[in-house]
Amino acid sequence: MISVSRRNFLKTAGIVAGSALVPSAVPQAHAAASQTEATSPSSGKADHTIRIAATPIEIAKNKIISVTTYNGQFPGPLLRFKEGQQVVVDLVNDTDTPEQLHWHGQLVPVDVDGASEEGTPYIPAHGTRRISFVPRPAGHRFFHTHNRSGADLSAGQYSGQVGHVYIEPRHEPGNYDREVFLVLKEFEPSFSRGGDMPQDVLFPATRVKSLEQKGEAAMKASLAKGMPHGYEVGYDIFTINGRKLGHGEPIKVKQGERVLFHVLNGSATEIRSLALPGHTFRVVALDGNPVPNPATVPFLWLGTAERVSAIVEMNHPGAWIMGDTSDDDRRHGMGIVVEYANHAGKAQWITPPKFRWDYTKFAKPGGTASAPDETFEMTFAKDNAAEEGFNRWTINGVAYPMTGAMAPAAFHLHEGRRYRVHMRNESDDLHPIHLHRHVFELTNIMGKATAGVMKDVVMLGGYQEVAFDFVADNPGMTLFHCHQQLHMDFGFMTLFDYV
Ligand SMILES: [Cu+2]
Repeated sequence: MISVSRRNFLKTAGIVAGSALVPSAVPQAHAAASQTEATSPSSGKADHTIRIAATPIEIAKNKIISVTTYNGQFPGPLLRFKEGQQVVVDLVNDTDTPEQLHWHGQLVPVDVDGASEEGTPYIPAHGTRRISFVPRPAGHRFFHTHNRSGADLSAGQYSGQVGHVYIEPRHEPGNYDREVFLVLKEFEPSFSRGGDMPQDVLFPATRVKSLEQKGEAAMKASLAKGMPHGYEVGYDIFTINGRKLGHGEPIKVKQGERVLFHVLNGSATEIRSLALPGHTFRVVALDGNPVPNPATVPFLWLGTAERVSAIVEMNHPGAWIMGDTSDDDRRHGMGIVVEYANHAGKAQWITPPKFRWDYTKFAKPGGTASAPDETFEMTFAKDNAAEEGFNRWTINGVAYPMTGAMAPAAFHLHEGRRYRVHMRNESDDLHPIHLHRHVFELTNIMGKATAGVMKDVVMLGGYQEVAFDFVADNPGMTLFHCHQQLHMDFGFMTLFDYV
């Protein structure tokens, strides 16, 4: 595929999708149209239509809020694709604002990806865009807006624009009885000074001394000048699948059932946890990618935009609250009831023991990643309250332009080469770091080498360092950013290009 141009690749993909090798599903008109113009087949009906509009949603009994959603619902429609089988999607924007719809975790071209920084065209206000692409790779992906919010807490990921994508693999590993999709999401955001981000998320709990000294010195100097702490965002309402705890349908299970949960953190800014009292989670995939070493954990931690697929064996009959381990957030709605047959009644919560998330638990035991062809060093820093009261974020001293316009790429890739990104966090905040249009392999967590865990978002702890590797196998502008909306909007982005 290396020598094939993108246009030719899309042609080939279109032919495969329409050929007799793949039964039914893709109407000939789409495949034919895609051979002439990959991203705007002009005739025929789309496989899916996603309508972006402000709509009322009921998140609790007698509690209706108005947010921008996909198809008038929250979460948006679950889109099931087949790996490698082309789809045509109409994106309809009924709002007054041009929109970007990002296919998170998919290896799609720039004109489909949904990021203006890369050059994806906007879906015009009160307009439509037809796109077509070949879904890949298999697994749990999702789609969400890629608009920036800045100080507008109704825009971007603060809205209700989140939906699951499940790309069915050619061979489904079927050792479970059924699937349940969950999205964790807060509503009614407001600004505050200083946040309450959980501090006990990641393993190991250690810090890199030199990073801590620099970060603490910068913060001290800023506060000494009389600066307040930069703005953070808090929420009034917490939901799972768009309903506050106790206000939605319970998940009804039978004893002995093996339920595969696909959990998505759809938050704009928050780290989330998820526990089910009396049960454990066997993690089989991270960000939709099967892990080399499925392992059992007492509960889950997910950074913004992370996904975990985990099997729970229903072997503890009762009515339980599956919820966030933060008492405050759970009491404000971050939970859902799991109810065994013949065990209706008041759902119970039991506080789990402390547990830190260790990505290396799911790695190849004793595995070593291939050596990279080149390593990029990145240091992330915070200028406290420097941007009209918001923290300004920099990568190697540079903040991405606040306008969100396309900027020159800071890092350059050669197709086919393997790159390592060594990230050092000079701030005390946790950052869920995301790379567009590529899948990366975790290769080092706080000095410990690791291999085999494939992801598209990784949590980088305060004053910590992490490395991931990726192969440059999808030419075009590629956005790299922190997925925390307040961070990405205020500088925490950069671009890779192919040279
Ligand atoms: Cu961040």
